[in-house]
Amino acid sequence: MKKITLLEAKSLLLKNDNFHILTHRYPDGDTIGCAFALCYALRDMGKKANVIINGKLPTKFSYLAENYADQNFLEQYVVSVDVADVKLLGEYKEEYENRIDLCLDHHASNCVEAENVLVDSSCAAACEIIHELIKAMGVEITKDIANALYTGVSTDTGCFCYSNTTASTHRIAAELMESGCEFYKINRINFETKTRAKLKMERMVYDTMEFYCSGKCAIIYTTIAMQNALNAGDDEMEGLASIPRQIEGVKIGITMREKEDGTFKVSVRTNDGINACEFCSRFGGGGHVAASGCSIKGDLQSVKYMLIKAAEEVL
Ligand SMILES: [Mn+2]
Repeated sequence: MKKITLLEAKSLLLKNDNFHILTHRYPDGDTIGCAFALCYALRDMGKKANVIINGKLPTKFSYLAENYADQNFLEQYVVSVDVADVKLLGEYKEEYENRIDLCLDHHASNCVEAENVLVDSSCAAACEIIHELIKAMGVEITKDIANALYTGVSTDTGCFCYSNTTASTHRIAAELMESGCEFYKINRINFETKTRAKLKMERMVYDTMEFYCSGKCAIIYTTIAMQNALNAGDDEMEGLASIPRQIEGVKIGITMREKEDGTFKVSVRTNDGINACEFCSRFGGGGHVAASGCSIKGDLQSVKYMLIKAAEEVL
């Protein structure tokens, strides 16, 4: 494993061809945005590249794939984007975990053992790194590329609200607007629109909310039974994690989502400088200072108990 600079990453992308670009499971706007932006940029240079979607592309991001079709080639160079840990490759873990040539990421907790690694945790979104790379490669930021990058920057900063947002984030967003990105459409899709199924799911989730540590910790959960009752898919489950942190006085907001494999996918969002990444690392997870995740095996009550215990220790 070699830690490399942005310019070295640029050289590697220019030198190689026939790319597979890997995204993380439960793909979000950042990993998807990075992958399509990089893919379009490489193709604009006459190279062959495919995006490997981990699971299925969430329907709300379908606008990013309007001008995309898989190309036919034998892959020679594997790039991962916004993937902090090979565990997050999900169904593609076995196929790719020892074959990543270039890892591009912004998670401080990144532990991918790739041939070359570029991690810049000062970036709010991995799309900020991809933006710099594409500019360094000398590729024009087309509307398709701008839409993909804006999607990542906007979603990873909660529409430029979270504490990870920097002046540089805004400058990049401004450049993307100058390149013709459809910021209004993208933000409306990601922040101002919910399906009725999602509304029903939120209503159910609000009823599960419990408070601990004198109101400084709030926990919500979803079970497979709840999901089945509402016929809710991944699109409906997305964004629930932001709910507990919105309550006044809450410093640690925890969302537990029961998975088919007997584990709970846990999302932790924090306020006031409480380190969510440190919290999740206790359970083998990681992420960012204010937004992290982990997976814990067990039933609802025992997993919840472990999380409350951890919250009590931190607060
Ligand atoms: Mn990200």
